[in-house]
Amino acid sequence: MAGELVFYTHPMSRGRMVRWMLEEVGAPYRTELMAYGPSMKDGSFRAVNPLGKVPALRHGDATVTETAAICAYLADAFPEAGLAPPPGDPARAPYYRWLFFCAGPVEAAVTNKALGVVVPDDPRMRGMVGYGSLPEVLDALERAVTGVRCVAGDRFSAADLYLASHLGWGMAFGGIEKRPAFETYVAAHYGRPAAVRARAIDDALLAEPQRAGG
Ligand SMILES: N[C@@H](CCC(=O)N[C@@H](CS)C(=O)NCC(=O)O)C(=O)O
Repeated sequence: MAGELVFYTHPMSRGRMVRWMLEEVGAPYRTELMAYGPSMKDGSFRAVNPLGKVPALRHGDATVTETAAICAYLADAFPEAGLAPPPGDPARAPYYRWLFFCAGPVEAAVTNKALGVVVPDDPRMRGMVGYGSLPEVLDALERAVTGVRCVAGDRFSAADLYLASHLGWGMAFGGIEKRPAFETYVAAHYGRPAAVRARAIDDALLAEPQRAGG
């Protein structure tokens, strides 16, 4: 699909994951820096993301929001970058599995921990909670990344980018406890040239005085 790539972000946001993905893809893109606060919630940006949140991506006439969806979209829109197992490849199953596991259970469990939300110790209520419990989520992730470099086949994919980002971010800010398997897995991917470039771009943007307050 042809069309300009426009990336809406803030350098201290989940947009850092999308920037890494864009750098992996290697296609030219234009960054629209958004400030936190009223301008992110105004009508013109809500036309891009109804929640008034970053990141968001426009590609020609197409608009994508939700970090995991943006990563999956880019992998499919630029197949030559080799960032997703092709349809029909058995590795597509773990690719979807870990992308969605991370966007759903991991996000919810880590956010609830940060907010101090405690799920009552009642099997009926626990059964309603999609992630079960944070320890179960982390144990599942630990099993998924132990002894492997990549979670979907033997090639780096958008699922690794998204999962490594969550683990790295979570361990850095305390939402996810440090476990050796997580650290090994994250280190294997954080050194990729595209990841290093993406961090350098966002760190430089963050260092600009007008963005220090978000
Ligand atoms: N589920 C969304 C979450 C997006 C989100 O919460 N973004 C935060 C920054 S990481 C944001 O824009 N917060 C500002 C606000 O909601 O006003 C995703 O995965 O992209």
